[in-house]
Amino acid sequence: MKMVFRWYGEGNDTVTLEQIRQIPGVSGIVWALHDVPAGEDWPMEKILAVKKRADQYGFSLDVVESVNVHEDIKLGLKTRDRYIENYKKTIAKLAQVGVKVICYNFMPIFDWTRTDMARRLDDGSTALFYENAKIKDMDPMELVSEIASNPDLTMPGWEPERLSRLNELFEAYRNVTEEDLWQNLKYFLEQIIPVAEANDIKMAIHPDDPPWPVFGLPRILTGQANLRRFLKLVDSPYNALTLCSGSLGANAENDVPAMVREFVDRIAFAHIRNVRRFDNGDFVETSHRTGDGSLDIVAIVKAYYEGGFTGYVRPDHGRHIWNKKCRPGYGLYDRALGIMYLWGVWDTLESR
Ligand code: DNO
Ligand code: MN
Repeated sequence: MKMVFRWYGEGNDTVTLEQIRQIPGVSGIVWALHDVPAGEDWPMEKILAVKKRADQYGFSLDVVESVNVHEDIKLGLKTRDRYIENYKKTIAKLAQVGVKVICYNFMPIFDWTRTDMARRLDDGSTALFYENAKIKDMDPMELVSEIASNPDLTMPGWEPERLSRLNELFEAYRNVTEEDLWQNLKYFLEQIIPVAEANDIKMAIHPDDPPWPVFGLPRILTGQANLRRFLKLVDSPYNALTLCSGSLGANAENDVPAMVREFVDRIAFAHIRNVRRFDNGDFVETSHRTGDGSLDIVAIVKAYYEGGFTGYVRPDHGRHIWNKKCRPGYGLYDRALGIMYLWGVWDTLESR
């Protein structure tokens, strides 16, 4: 496995490249141009500026997370073709700096959803938390205004331009069914995958987080059967997965090691983290350690190892520990600890 670490870019992250370089075994950064709105093509000079910084530290730029998909594509509107053309242009530009994997998602309106960015755990650390009952009763506007009112809480994927059009977007999705979403995803893939192939870049879709509908919006990348269906929409090695253990594992019915075993040849990018599930449907993010959460991280890493996985891995989110201020889920320390846990399991398997 090739270990990589998400970095939000100069002036946009509390973690520095100097620090990342000191985490054992990290070969590259997972990056994006976070200031380019979904649907626009990425300016080459901005791409090259990130490359210049990464080169100074010997980091690869192989994995981009994310090139976001414009809502018109997910909605299947006529205007989608323009945004798909821009997406193709971005793929070709990213190939020029050696990108091998593009992570993206197909969740309507919202990316990952939580109700509390700093839930206190027993050990005094804080972590991202999802409260089922709260989401059920919540007006999505409430969640958005909570996020907007606290600039420290900006969540990646919740781009301001998306949130400012919230009412309009909800209206647009009113009659969009899961089957419509599947059709719109297929249309997108049929256009994009040949371009990805020509540029030797794997398109790796991230599952829905959490893996069930929120605020009445359809969600389709939720479990093993649906991921199987997804891979057949366009049956190419370039139509691949970002298998996120923590997203899928929030649903107790999802057997993550079994998914790794089934899909390993089509997983381009692994997100590995643990979650603790509660009987009422709530869940909280925990350390990577198997005993700390509901997921058997050792079994997950073993499934990758035994499947001969050679793709990219990143510790996904981490708790906020040692009193360091950071982006929710994206501090330095717990993700670095996670990496050491993952290497510990991997190296042990390798040395047997
Ligand atoms: C959160 C991330 C997601 C992910 C996107 C992929 O930390 O896992 O925001 O980047 O869903 O497009
Ligand atoms: Mn993830």
